[in-house]
Amino acid sequence: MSDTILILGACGQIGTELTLKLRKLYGNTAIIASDIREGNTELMQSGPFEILDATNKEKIVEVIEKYAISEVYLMAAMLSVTAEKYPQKAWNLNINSLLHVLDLAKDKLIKKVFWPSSIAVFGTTTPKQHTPQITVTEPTTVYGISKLAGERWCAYYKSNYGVDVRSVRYPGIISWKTNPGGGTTDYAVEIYHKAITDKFYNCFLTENTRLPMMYMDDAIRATIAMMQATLPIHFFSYNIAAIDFTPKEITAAIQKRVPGFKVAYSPDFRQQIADSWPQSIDDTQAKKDWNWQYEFDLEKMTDVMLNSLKKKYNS
Ligand code: AKB
Repeated sequence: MSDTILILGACGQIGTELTLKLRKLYGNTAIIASDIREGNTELMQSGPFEILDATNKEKIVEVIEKYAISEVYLMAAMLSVTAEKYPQKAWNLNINSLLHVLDLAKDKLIKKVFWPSSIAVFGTTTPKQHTPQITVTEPTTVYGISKLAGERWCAYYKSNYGVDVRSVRYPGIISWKTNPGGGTTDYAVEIYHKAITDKFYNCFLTENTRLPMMYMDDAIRATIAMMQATLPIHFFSYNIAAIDFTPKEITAAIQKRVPGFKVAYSPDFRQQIADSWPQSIDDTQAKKDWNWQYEFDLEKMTDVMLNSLKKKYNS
């Protein structure tokens, strides 16, 4: 591959692992990482890095010209919990960064764009189980509103200007390398850390709150598969599913491996966000169009999470 790729928001939870994976696939110098602050040592030392604010169009253009970028993965975003605290900032980051990148693709400065959407586009009026690809989308959160608007902008730029933009709706993403920040599904990462460090976790959701989730490796595979797909892209954005579980079920999976681990429940304002989202997702369309299939179930993910975090804390 001779294309050079720019990752905006490369130091976040997904951006970090996406950058490392793309560097493995296409070579370190072909993947330019960027963010408003530096990332972890592995990311910083494995290839080029630029300090870059995703809302600054002029600076994005400078970096695109400097490295002759042809593809952009726009991973910078404010997630559900933080966006409720800073609605204007969230809208500015989540939407203006997207409009900048779509404009650059429209003006032929870049050829292809990846932009992640989320299960947050769904709301309380959406069917909760096996939520279909096309259904009611009436999000009640600032984050969900920005993701739904983003999906519509992507569809608009594709149909009116022929922009090649691709997207999937991420569920909660679970990983051990980089912590998530500001999300409602973050409890499912924190719980693994606390199982190892404290053998106790105080969960901010009720024990029976079921949400769609996915292990990081599956999310990265879905992202890259979507960008590599040669079939026409029909949907903005594709539902992708893996596992769904409740705090009680993930606790039981951890307790099998960490005897004596205890969880208390103190639901807070984040419960309302979780209650507005689906419990499970129907990804038939992604399976049909680009052969999407997840690999990590709750047991396999719990093994990897606990083993990797134990090593991390011991070193
Ligand atoms: C969040 O919890 O805000 C995100 C998401 C589901 O998009 N992880």
